[in-house]
Amino acid sequence: MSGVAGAVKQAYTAVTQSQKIADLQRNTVDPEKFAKDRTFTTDFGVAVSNTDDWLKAANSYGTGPSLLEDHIAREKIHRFDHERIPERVVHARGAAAHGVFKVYDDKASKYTSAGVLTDPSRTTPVFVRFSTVQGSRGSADTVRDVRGFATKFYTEEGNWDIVGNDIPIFFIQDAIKFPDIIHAVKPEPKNEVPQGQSAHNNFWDFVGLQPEATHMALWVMSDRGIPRSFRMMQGFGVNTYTLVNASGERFFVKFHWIPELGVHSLMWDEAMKLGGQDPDFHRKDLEEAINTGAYPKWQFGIQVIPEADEHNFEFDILDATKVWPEELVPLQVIGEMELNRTVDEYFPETEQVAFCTSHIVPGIGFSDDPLLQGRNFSYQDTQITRLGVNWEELPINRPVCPMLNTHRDGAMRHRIVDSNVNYWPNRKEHFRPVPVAHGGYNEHPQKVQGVKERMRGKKFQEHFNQATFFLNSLTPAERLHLTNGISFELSHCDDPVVYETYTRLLNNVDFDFAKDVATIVGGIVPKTHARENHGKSTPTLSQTYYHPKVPTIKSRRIAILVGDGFDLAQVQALRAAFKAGSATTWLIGPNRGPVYPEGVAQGDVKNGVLADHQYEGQRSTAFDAVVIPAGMKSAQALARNGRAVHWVREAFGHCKAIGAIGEGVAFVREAAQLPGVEYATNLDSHDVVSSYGVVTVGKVNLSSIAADVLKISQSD
Ligand code: HDE
Repeated sequence: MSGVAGAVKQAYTAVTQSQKIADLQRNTVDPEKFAKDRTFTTDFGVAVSNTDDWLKAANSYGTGPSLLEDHIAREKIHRFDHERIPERVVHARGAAAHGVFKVYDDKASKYTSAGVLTDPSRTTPVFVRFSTVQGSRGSADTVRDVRGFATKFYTEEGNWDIVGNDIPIFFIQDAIKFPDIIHAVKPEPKNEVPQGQSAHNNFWDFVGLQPEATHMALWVMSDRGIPRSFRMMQGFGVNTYTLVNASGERFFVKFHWIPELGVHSLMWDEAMKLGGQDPDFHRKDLEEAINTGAYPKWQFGIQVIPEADEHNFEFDILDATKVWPEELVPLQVIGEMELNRTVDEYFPETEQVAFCTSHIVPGIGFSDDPLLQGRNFSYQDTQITRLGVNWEELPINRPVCPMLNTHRDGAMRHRIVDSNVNYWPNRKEHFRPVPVAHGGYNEHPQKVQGVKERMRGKKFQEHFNQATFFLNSLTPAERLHLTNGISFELSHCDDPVVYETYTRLLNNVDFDFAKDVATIVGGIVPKTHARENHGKSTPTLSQTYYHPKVPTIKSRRIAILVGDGFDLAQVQALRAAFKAGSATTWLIGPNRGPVYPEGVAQGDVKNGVLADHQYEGQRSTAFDAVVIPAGMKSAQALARNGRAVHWVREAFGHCKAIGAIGEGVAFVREAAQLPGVEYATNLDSHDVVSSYGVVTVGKVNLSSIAADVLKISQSD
């Protein structure tokens, strides 16, 4: 980390209270501080004596009709009846957190006059909401889907929103197709099936007939569609925006977020199981990381193209189904973001936050990207259905800078403007438009001339080059996952027309890939190439490219699996070592009660250790690694327990790190029988044997265990 970045890091630790948090606290009620006597009241403030029994015309048995005159009961029921608002038409399920954004220096002032991107002395508060796209509010977190990554920057010049995704491109090129792609991917109209899935006829029917969706469909079917954590995803603005510098020069720009922890995904089997075992896996993961101080971080990068170079690429830089290869347009990292505070209440913050692509600040502008142009209309419009016309006044949405204009009235208006004029011009000038020189938003002068027609640009007609580029850039493991992911989905389509059309289309991406998928799903296996593979690739599209330079276990969840008779000193040393690396540990025993270390009698509750969870209650899927410490009796008890054996076998199947010490090694070797793995065999030896992610050792030095754990966790 550069010196400047180091200084940024230090600044963060002081920021738990940003300007936006202070603003929100004007509306936050802390019951302990708010009402000294904690009086329960009606909405109009009158103390309530009974909130349990509806007023009744009671007979001698204590029963009788409930009276409509009970205004307290009526208020309670009325309020409840109207608690729901329409969920987002897409991205309904989400989780959010507060944080801060800083730039390292003023290097971006070459491109933009925006203070948020050029002034290193600023700490800009942010609110970030992550989401899935297809499912309803109550759907599972780990479904295969695109993830939303929407950031609201509360800047000194007003709110700036980057309403992005974890994938750099999109399914369609023109906003007018959005209702079609969303109708196709959402549950089918006849039976409202499936939920949180794209594995159905209508989705594959649409994308098979709309070749511009091919590139994006491959990304979603790859590991990118099943992230391990919101904290381990890249983020992309996707659309092409513009930057304008102080001299009035204009540049095209794409925005990028790069996670500190690297880009990691679940295995598909794991994602499906987690969907049932813990549907809230991702939102809990975000909360857990922040609560344990492992604050999620991203670097912020820009790709910039001078206005004059707009047409110098073989693809159209305004086409949102294309990436800008980093070999052609390098990524410039200019800042970073840290999320350091969970929400106090879900509904007023995460649910009521309203992002708009049209929220931009001076120095940032739009382009003619036809997807962006439509989005700029859609977001403002949808908030009116969701939240009502005064949605910008809600605490989470209002800017931290002063906001004043002639907009008035409408349902649920909160502000009271003490001025008799609500029009411009007016004799009092309580508020007036500000010249550009003093900070007024400047529309960059752009020469526009054209023929009014419904059309697509010439370069927009090419749909397969970059899909092939993406496929070529994957590692063999990533490619295998993609083949399996797309095959899983296509084999859930029961209309042959659908999977036959799609497998035929895949031949335009790559002949061998199309053959593999078509063979698995019973589609059209091509006999000849539809198009030659151009052979181009880049390391930057594989998620392995983003693994941290120094591997880290920060925020990783590690299960320590024990039975009675485990080695307590070893477990304590392991826990301390993992904690020092900012990982969390969970002791998993036969019951969520005391588990008895070696030398402690069964039932000696005082000397037992409380297990955090039990084998049945938590599965290997929720953890990144599992360790089995020494202890003969413990190892034997684990070997006798089918669920414990399954724990280790399942973790191995999902390519997780597995550690075992002393007798724990025997358990893993004999009971779990992991195929192809080599083990440490000498219980008196300190030699570490590492094979297929299984790390075993006969003996450990408790005093050096922290250094050993670090060494092992930093090796590949
Ligand atoms: Fe959205 N999108 N979108 N979208 N989108 C919405 O706005 C829309 C697109 C994205 O956490 C809606 O407030 C159109 C691309 C995110 O609150 C709606 C088009 C990208 C979120 C809408 C697109 C996105 C939304 C629904 C095609 C990645 C969740 C609720 C032109 C760059 C934000 C809402 C949050 C939400 C419209 C395409 C990302 C209806 C018309 C491309 C992350 O306005």
